[in-house]
Amino acid sequence: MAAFAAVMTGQGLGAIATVQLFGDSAEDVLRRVFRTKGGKPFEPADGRIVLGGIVAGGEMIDEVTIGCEDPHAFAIHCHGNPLIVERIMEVLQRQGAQAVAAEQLFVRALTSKKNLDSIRIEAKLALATVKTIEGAAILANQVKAGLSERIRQWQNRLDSMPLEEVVAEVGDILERSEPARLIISGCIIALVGPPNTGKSTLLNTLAGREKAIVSDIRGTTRDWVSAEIHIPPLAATVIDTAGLDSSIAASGGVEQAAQQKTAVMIERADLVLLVVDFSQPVEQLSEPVLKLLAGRRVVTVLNKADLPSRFDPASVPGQWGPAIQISAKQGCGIDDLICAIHRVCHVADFNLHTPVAFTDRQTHLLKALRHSGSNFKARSILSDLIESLLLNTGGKYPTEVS
Ligand SMILES: Nc1nc2c(ncn2[C@@H]2O[C@H](COP(=O)(O)OP(=O)(O)OP(=O)(O)O)[C@@H](O)[C@H]2O)c(=O)[nH]1
Ligand SMILES: [Mg+2]
Repeated sequence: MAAFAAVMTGQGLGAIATVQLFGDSAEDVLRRVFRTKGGKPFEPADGRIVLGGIVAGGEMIDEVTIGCEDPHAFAIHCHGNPLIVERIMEVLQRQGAQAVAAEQLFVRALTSKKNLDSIRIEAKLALATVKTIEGAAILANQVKAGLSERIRQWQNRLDSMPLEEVVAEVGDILERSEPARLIISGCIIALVGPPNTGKSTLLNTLAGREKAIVSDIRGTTRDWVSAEIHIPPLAATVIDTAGLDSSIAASGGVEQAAQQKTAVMIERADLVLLVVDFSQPVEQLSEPVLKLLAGRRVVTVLNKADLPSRFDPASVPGQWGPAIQISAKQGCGIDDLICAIHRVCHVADFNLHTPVAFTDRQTHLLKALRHSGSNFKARSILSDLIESLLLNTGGKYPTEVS
């Protein structure tokens, strides 16, 4: 017999907060602290909302409504003052409920439902933090059908279909999973390039406000500045970095630290926008700077296209992705740039109703399935995919499950 309590709403002031009580002794705990309005007996039934108060030692702590979700789950809606929320949590704990984080309680509640497999649980969990409405659609589809359904089909057909066909389908799913991850979890875009090319100006244009300092002095940006932007179906954190200048890379001090920070940001980014000055010759791109971009997903931004060009776009090697002319200052070419970002991230026209892997656990197991080599091994990985506990997965939500 156990009961768990968690604050489900964000910290800070709010009109209403929700404390969730869950577990096979949740009703007993609630009965000890809840009095209905008018003193009628508390008769919980699925879907019923009951008005009353949380009391301790004869003292009313707050007037609340109780949402009776099922025999083991109750939502206590109280006033949003953090002091009241804290007091209610204290009272519940005194009566035997164990305080847990909202996410932990969510996992416990979901895993107690018999008809949910691991993938469907992960989809419901990911829905709580998804960054875009398109990402929510992808996840909603995983709950209804998606990857979970596809795995069941493979399990049923494995004896009649060659393993290679399963492996080919797994390859397709893994390929689609990377753009899906960017849509679901958001992506990091780093603005990188030589000093004075207009990186900070571009950040401000994309953000629609003055986030970063702009000046014609080289090396204006030292520490990085970021802005959140929404370019459906992507939600992106755009990071403005210090201009890369190989002549100061080994100079020591603040400048060198800024250069190193930029290198770290390039590593971390899902996409690099290499911002160059279209009005300056190609020599602005030094070899050490370009080396940092090796293996990264890149779009080259030819900024200051409002000025006479001295930059030969043909000199941009293919590996630096498409080259897009813009004027960050005048706000021209931004739509083309966004289209290029979508293209390079493979999210343009992404089919939201397709099976994808959306946690590290699923990706890891699908990769293992590709190299399983035998039907026996493949079957074992398939059942792990839908049955293994989230606990030992290295998945995105490695929360304990009892
Ligand atoms: N003509 C023109 N000037 C621009 C454009 N974008 C930026 N500038 C100017 O170029 C200068 C440098 O702009 P910043 O945005 O500070 O450049 P940055 O790349 O962030 O520079 P660092 O932080 O020093 O690396 C400023 O004077 C900007 O007004 C553009 O599209 N056209
Ligand atoms: Mg700058």
